[in-house]
Amino acid sequence: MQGTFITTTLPARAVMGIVNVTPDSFSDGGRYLDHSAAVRHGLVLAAAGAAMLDVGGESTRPGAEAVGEAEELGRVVPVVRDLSAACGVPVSIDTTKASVAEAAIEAGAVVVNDVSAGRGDPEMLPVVARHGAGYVAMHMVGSPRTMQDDPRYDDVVREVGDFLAERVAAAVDAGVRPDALLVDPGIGFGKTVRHNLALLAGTAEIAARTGAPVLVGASRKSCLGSILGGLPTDQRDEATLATTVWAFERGAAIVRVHDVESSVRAARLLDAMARSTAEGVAA
Ligand code: PMM
Repeated sequence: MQGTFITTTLPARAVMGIVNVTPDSFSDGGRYLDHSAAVRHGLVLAAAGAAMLDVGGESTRPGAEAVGEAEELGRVVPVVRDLSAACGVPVSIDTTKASVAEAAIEAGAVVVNDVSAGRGDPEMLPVVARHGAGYVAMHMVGSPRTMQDDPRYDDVVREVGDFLAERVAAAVDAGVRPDALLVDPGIGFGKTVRHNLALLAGTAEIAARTGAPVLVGASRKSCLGSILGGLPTDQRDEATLATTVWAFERGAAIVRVHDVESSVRAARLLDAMARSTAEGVAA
Protein backbone atom coordinates (compact mmCIF):
# COMPACT_ATOMS: atom_id res chain seq x y z
CA MET A 1 0.00 0.00 0.00
CA GLN A 2 3.05 2.26 0.24
CA GLY A 3 2.82 5.41 -1.82
CA THR A 4 -0.86 4.92 -2.51
CA PHE A 5 -2.26 6.64 0.57
CA ILE A 6 -4.15 9.78 -0.27
CA THR A 7 -6.47 11.55 2.08
CA THR A 8 -9.25 11.51 -0.49
CA THR A 9 -9.46 7.71 -0.26
CA LEU A 10 -10.70 7.93 3.33
CA PRO A 11 -14.42 8.05 4.09
CA ALA A 12 -15.85 11.56 4.59
CA ARG A 13 -15.94 11.22 8.37
CA ALA A 14 -13.13 8.87 9.24
CA VAL A 15 -12.29 7.43 12.64
CA MET A 16 -8.68 6.69 13.59
CA GLY A 17 -8.30 4.09 16.35
CA ILE A 18 -5.52 4.52 18.93
CA VAL A 19 -3.14 1.65 19.67
CA ASN A 20 -0.71 2.84 22.36
CA VAL A 21 2.15 0.38 22.91
CA THR A 22 3.36 2.29 25.97
CA PRO A 23 3.56 1.76 29.73
CA ASP A 24 2.55 5.35 30.52
CA SER A 25 0.00 6.89 28.11
CA PHE A 26 -2.52 8.92 30.09
CA SER A 27 -5.61 6.80 29.47
CA ASP A 28 -4.48 3.33 28.41
CA GLY A 29 -0.80 3.19 29.43
CA GLY A 30 0.34 -0.38 30.11
CA ARG A 31 -2.77 -2.08 28.73
CA TYR A 32 -1.33 -2.87 25.31
CA LEU A 33 2.42 -2.82 25.98
CA ASP A 34 2.48 -6.55 25.32
CA HIS A 35 2.79 -7.16 21.58
CA SER A 36 -0.07 -9.62 21.21
CA ALA A 37 -2.40 -7.50 23.38
CA ALA A 38 -1.65 -4.50 21.13
CA VAL A 39 -2.30 -6.46 17.94
CA ARG A 40 -5.50 -7.95 19.33
CA HIS A 41 -6.68 -4.48 20.36
CA GLY A 42 -5.91 -3.06 16.91
CA LEU A 43 -7.90 -5.84 15.25
CA VAL A 44 -10.86 -5.11 17.55
CA LEU A 45 -10.72 -1.41 16.62
CA ALA A 46 -10.54 -2.23 12.89
CA ALA A 47 -13.51 -4.60 13.24
CA ALA A 48 -15.40 -1.79 15.00
CA GLY A 49 -15.01 0.34 11.88
CA ALA A 50 -11.78 2.31 12.32
CA ALA A 51 -10.70 3.70 8.94
CA MET A 52 -7.10 3.83 10.17
CA LEU A 53 -5.10 2.60 13.16
CA ASP A 54 -2.50 4.81 14.85
CA VAL A 55 0.29 2.87 16.57
CA GLY A 56 2.45 4.78 19.08
CA GLY A 57 5.35 3.74 21.30
CA GLU A 58 6.12 6.98 23.13
CA SER A 59 3.71 8.67 25.52
CA THR A 60 3.06 12.35 24.85
CA ARG A 61 1.10 13.02 28.02
CA PRO A 62 2.08 16.26 29.78
CA GLY A 63 5.35 15.75 31.66
CA ALA A 64 6.24 12.49 29.87
CA GLU A 65 9.93 11.66 29.50
CA ALA A 66 11.32 10.90 26.04
CA VAL A 67 11.79 7.25 25.05
CA GLY A 68 15.01 6.02 23.42
CA GLU A 69 15.04 4.99 19.77
CA ALA A 70 15.78 1.28 20.36
CA GLU A 71 13.01 1.01 22.94
CA GLU A 72 10.48 2.74 20.70
CA LEU A 73 11.45 0.62 17.68
CA GLY A 74 11.08 -2.56 19.72
CA ARG A 75 7.61 -1.53 20.87
CA VAL A 76 6.07 -0.42 17.61
CA VAL A 77 7.67 -2.20 14.64
CA PRO A 78 6.37 -5.73 15.39
CA VAL A 79 2.89 -4.33 16.10
CA VAL A 80 2.86 -2.27 12.89
CA ARG A 81 4.04 -5.31 10.91
CA ASP A 82 1.36 -7.63 12.25
CA LEU A 83 -1.47 -5.09 12.11
CA SER A 84 -0.57 -3.96 8.58
CA ALA A 85 -0.74 -7.58 7.44
CA ALA A 86 -3.99 -8.40 9.18
CA CYS A 87 -6.19 -5.39 9.97
CA GLY A 88 -7.31 -4.41 6.45
CA VAL A 89 -7.09 -0.63 7.01
CA PRO A 90 -4.12 1.76 6.71
CA VAL A 91 -1.77 1.87 9.69
CA SER A 92 -0.23 5.10 10.88
CA ILE A 93 2.86 5.44 13.09
CA ASP A 94 2.74 8.03 15.88
CA THR A 95 6.36 9.14 16.29
CA THR A 96 8.62 12.17 16.17
CA LYS A 97 11.71 10.14 15.15
CA ALA A 98 12.58 9.71 11.48
CA SER A 99 14.27 6.36 12.12
CA VAL A 100 11.14 4.98 13.81
CA ALA A 101 8.95 6.39 11.03
CA GLU A 102 11.13 4.75 8.38
CA ALA A 103 11.24 1.36 10.12
CA ALA A 104 7.46 1.48 10.60
CA ILE A 105 6.91 2.38 6.93
CA GLU A 106 9.12 -0.55 5.94
CA ALA A 107 6.97 -2.72 8.23
CA GLY A 108 3.79 -1.55 6.46
CA ALA A 109 2.72 1.83 7.90
CA VAL A 110 1.47 4.25 5.25
CA VAL A 111 1.02 7.40 7.33
CA VAL A 112 3.33 9.17 9.80
CA ASN A 113 1.59 11.00 12.65
CA ASP A 114 4.15 13.49 13.97
CA VAL A 115 3.20 15.55 17.03
CA SER A 116 6.32 17.70 16.45
CA ALA A 117 5.22 18.58 12.88
CA GLY A 118 8.71 17.86 11.55
CA ARG A 119 10.56 20.01 14.08
CA GLY A 120 11.65 17.08 16.27
CA ASP A 121 13.96 15.49 13.71
CA PRO A 122 15.37 17.16 10.56
CA GLU A 123 15.19 13.84 8.72
CA MET A 124 11.47 13.34 9.30
CA LEU A 125 10.05 15.23 6.31
CA PRO A 126 12.67 13.81 3.87
CA VAL A 127 11.89 10.26 5.07
CA VAL A 128 8.13 10.78 4.64
CA ALA A 129 8.72 12.30 1.19
CA ARG A 130 11.07 9.51 0.06
CA HIS A 131 8.51 6.85 0.91
CA GLY A 132 5.48 8.71 -0.44
CA ALA A 133 3.79 8.27 2.93
CA GLY A 134 0.89 10.27 4.32
CA TYR A 135 1.74 12.81 7.02
CA VAL A 136 -0.09 14.37 9.97
CA ALA A 137 1.47 17.65 11.17
CA MET A 138 0.31 18.53 14.69
CA HIS A 139 0.66 21.77 16.64
CA MET A 140 2.43 21.60 19.99
CA VAL A 141 4.12 24.24 22.12
CA GLY A 142 7.58 23.06 23.27
CA SER A 143 7.78 19.39 24.23
CA PRO A 144 5.44 17.13 26.23
CA ARG A 145 7.67 17.76 29.28
CA THR A 146 7.13 21.54 29.18
CA MET A 147 4.07 22.23 27.03
CA GLN A 148 1.57 22.88 29.84
CA ASP A 149 3.80 25.51 31.54
CA ASP A 150 1.54 28.57 31.22
CA PRO A 151 0.64 28.43 27.50
CA ARG A 152 -0.35 31.83 26.04
CA TYR A 153 -1.77 32.99 22.71
CA ASP A 154 -3.26 36.27 21.46
CA ASP A 155 -5.54 34.45 19.01
CA VAL A 156 -5.11 30.72 19.37
CA VAL A 157 -6.98 29.70 16.20
CA ARG A 158 -5.07 32.14 14.00
CA GLU A 159 -1.69 31.29 15.55
CA VAL A 160 -2.19 27.52 15.41
CA GLY A 161 -3.58 27.82 11.86
CA ASP A 162 -0.62 29.90 10.72
CA PHE A 163 1.84 27.50 12.35
CA LEU A 164 0.21 24.53 10.61
CA ALA A 165 0.14 26.36 7.26
CA GLU A 166 3.88 26.96 7.63
CA ARG A 167 4.48 23.27 8.45
CA VAL A 168 2.38 22.20 5.45
CA ALA A 169 4.55 24.44 3.26
CA ALA A 170 7.73 22.95 4.80
CA ALA A 171 6.43 19.42 4.18
CA VAL A 172 5.55 20.18 0.55
CA ASP A 173 8.97 21.83 0.06
CA ALA A 174 10.57 18.63 1.38
CA GLY A 175 8.63 16.63 -1.23
CA VAL A 176 5.72 15.30 0.83
CA ARG A 177 2.68 14.73 -1.37
CA PRO A 178 0.20 17.61 -0.90
CA ASP A 179 -2.70 15.14 -1.22
CA ALA A 180 -1.30 13.07 1.66
CA LEU A 181 -1.10 15.86 4.25
CA LEU A 182 -3.32 16.34 7.28
CA VAL A 183 -3.13 18.98 9.99
CA ASP A 184 -4.05 18.72 13.66
CA PRO A 185 -4.51 21.60 16.14
CA GLY A 186 -3.07 19.43 18.93
CA ILE A 187 -5.82 19.45 21.54
CA GLY A 188 -4.12 19.40 24.97
CA PHE A 189 -0.62 20.08 23.66
CA GLY A 190 0.31 23.40 25.27
CA LYS A 191 -3.24 24.72 25.66
CA THR A 192 -5.62 25.69 28.44
CA VAL A 193 -9.23 24.46 28.47
CA ARG A 194 -10.30 27.73 26.80
CA HIS A 195 -7.66 27.35 24.08
CA ASN A 196 -8.82 23.78 23.42
CA LEU A 197 -12.46 24.85 23.14
CA ALA A 198 -11.56 27.71 20.79
CA LEU A 199 -9.62 25.29 18.60
CA LEU A 200 -12.47 22.79 18.49
CA ALA A 201 -14.80 25.62 17.50
CA GLY A 202 -12.23 26.81 14.93
CA THR A 203 -11.84 23.52 13.04
CA ALA A 204 -13.20 24.98 9.78
CA GLU A 205 -10.93 28.01 10.07
CA ILE A 206 -7.88 25.76 10.58
CA ALA A 207 -8.85 23.83 7.43
CA ALA A 208 -9.26 27.10 5.52
CA ARG A 209 -5.95 28.57 6.75
CA THR A 210 -3.97 25.43 5.89
CA GLY A 211 -5.85 24.09 2.86
CA ALA A 212 -5.50 20.63 4.41
CA PRO A 213 -7.97 18.19 5.98
CA VAL A 214 -8.08 18.43 9.77
CA LEU A 215 -7.58 15.60 12.25
CA VAL A 216 -8.92 16.19 15.77
CA GLY A 217 -7.62 14.25 18.77
CA ALA A 218 -9.65 15.13 21.86
CA SER A 219 -10.25 11.58 23.07
CA ARG A 220 -10.46 11.33 26.88
CA LYS A 221 -8.25 14.41 27.27
CA SER A 222 -8.02 16.28 30.55
CA CYS A 223 -9.86 19.35 29.24
CA LEU A 224 -12.98 17.16 28.97
CA GLY A 225 -12.50 15.96 32.53
CA SER A 226 -12.01 19.54 33.77
CA ILE A 227 -15.20 20.80 32.13
CA LEU A 228 -17.11 17.91 33.71
CA GLY A 229 -15.99 18.61 37.27
CA GLY A 230 -12.90 16.42 37.36
CA LEU A 231 -14.36 13.37 35.63
CA PRO A 232 -11.69 10.62 35.58
CA THR A 233 -10.09 9.41 32.36
CA ASP A 234 -12.02 6.14 32.22
CA GLN A 235 -15.36 7.99 32.24
CA ARG A 236 -14.74 10.41 29.39
CA ASP A 237 -16.02 8.45 26.38
CA GLU A 238 -19.40 10.24 26.19
CA ALA A 239 -17.62 13.59 26.34
CA THR A 240 -15.27 12.34 23.63
CA LEU A 241 -18.27 11.41 21.51
CA ALA A 242 -19.61 14.95 21.86
CA THR A 243 -16.29 16.25 20.50
CA THR A 244 -16.47 13.77 17.61
CA VAL A 245 -19.88 15.05 16.52
CA TRP A 246 -18.87 18.67 17.06
CA ALA A 247 -15.61 18.28 15.11
CA PHE A 248 -17.23 16.44 12.20
CA GLU A 249 -19.99 19.07 12.03
CA ARG A 250 -17.31 21.76 11.78
CA GLY A 251 -15.53 20.04 8.95
CA ALA A 252 -12.98 17.72 10.58
CA ALA A 253 -11.96 14.89 8.27
CA ILE A 254 -10.73 12.47 10.93
CA VAL A 255 -11.11 12.01 14.67
CA ARG A 256 -8.48 10.10 16.64
CA VAL A 257 -10.18 8.15 19.46
CA HIS A 258 -9.77 5.30 21.93
CA ASP A 259 -13.42 4.13 21.79
CA VAL A 260 -13.85 3.59 18.07
CA GLU A 261 -17.30 2.01 17.99
CA SER A 262 -19.22 5.01 19.35
CA SER A 263 -17.50 7.49 17.01
CA VAL A 264 -18.05 5.20 13.99
CA ARG A 265 -21.75 4.95 14.81
CA ALA A 266 -21.98 8.74 15.18
CA ALA A 267 -20.17 9.21 11.86
CA ARG A 268 -22.59 6.85 10.09
CA LEU A 269 -25.55 8.74 11.51
CA LEU A 270 -24.07 12.11 10.49
CA ASP A 271 -23.44 10.71 6.99
CA ALA A 272 -27.09 9.61 6.74
CA MET A 273 -28.39 12.96 8.03
CA ALA A 274 -26.11 14.90 5.67
CA ARG A 275 -27.34 12.78 2.74
CA SER A 276 -30.97 13.35 3.65
CA THR A 277 -30.35 17.11 3.94
CA ALA A 278 -28.73 17.10 0.51
CA GLU A 279 -31.50 15.04 -1.08
CA GLY A 280 -34.36 16.90 0.59
CA VAL A 281 -37.31 15.23 2.26
CA ALA A 282 -39.77 13.45 -0.04
CA ALA A 283 -43.34 14.53 0.68
N1 PMM B 1 -2.72 12.94 21.10
C1 PMM B 1 -1.94 12.04 21.72
C2 PMM B 1 -0.96 11.32 21.00
N2 PMM B 1 -0.82 11.51 19.66
N3 PMM B 1 -1.46 12.59 17.69
C3 PMM B 1 -2.22 13.49 17.07
N4 PMM B 1 -2.08 13.69 15.73
N5 PMM B 1 -3.17 14.21 17.71
C4 PMM B 1 -3.38 14.08 19.06
O1 PMM B 1 -4.24 14.79 19.60
C5 PMM B 1 -2.57 13.15 19.76
C6 PMM B 1 -1.60 12.41 19.03
C7 PMM B 1 -2.10 11.81 23.18
O2 PMM B 1 -3.16 10.92 23.42
P1 PMM B 1 -2.95 9.36 23.71
O3 PMM B 1 -1.88 9.25 24.78
O4 PMM B 1 -4.24 8.86 24.21
O5 PMM B 1 -2.53 8.67 22.46
